[in-house]
Amino acid sequence: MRRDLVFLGTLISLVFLSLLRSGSPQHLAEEACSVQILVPGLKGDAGEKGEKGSPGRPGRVGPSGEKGEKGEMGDVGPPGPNGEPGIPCECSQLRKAIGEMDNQVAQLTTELKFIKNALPSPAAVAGVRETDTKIYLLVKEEKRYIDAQLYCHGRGGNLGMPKDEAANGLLASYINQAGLTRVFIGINDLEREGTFVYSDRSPMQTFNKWRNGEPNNAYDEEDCVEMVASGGWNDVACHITMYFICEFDKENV
Ligand code: GN1
Ligand code: CA
Ligand code: CA
Repeated sequence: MRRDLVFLGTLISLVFLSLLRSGSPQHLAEEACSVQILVPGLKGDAGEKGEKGSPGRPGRVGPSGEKGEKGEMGDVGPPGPNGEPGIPCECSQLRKAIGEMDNQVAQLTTELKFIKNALPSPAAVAGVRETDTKIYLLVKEEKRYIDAQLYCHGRGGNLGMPKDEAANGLLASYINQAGLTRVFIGINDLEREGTFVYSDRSPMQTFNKWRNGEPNNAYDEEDCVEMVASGGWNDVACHITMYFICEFDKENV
């Protein structure tokens, strides 16, 4: 308490003194001697230690660290539990079945060779012709276009559709070797006059073998197509009957 009073006295004196100083130097010289200057008292004893402060606020999140290197591979895990019991082996039965199938394949291969090359059937005396992907069959039964197409469809094929020079040449030589002059092939403009499509409905591409002056839709009734011995095409009436050629995709045989 006493220390506070001394301090207050000193403070007032100093303020007074500074007020005097702000006046003229002469005035200061006259009044300075009359001012009583109070000297600070002795420093008191140290107070008791304060209580511990409350914890500070958490700091800001720091930047993420660099990615660590990949660790080494772990050890091999323990073996899994045993599987369900298997079906009893029927190997001997399977072997027997496979053996029988082998025999059947051999027998069928022989029969097919015979049919292809030698069997004189009323439908295909001249055997068949084939490429890598197709089998062609000349059917020596006179039919109208629609029935010829049904015949081929019924056997999983189509009327012959020569779509390139090679196929066209193969069909032409087939006709010649059979001693024929004309056969129906799978091209028509039944749906739209003048627009010829293959019988699988695919459009004609750039390849064609129209004879000179064909197609002419003669008598306004020619919507089906024949191939003549030269390999040329001619549009003819669909209701006339003639032999025809079927084609089959080997994939589907
Ligand atoms: C044949 O009947 P004709 O000879 O006029 C052919 C036509 C051909 C024509 C070419 C049934 O007609 O398709 O365009 O020759 N008709 C038949 O001259 O073969
Ligand atoms: Ca026509
Ligand atoms: Ca014609």
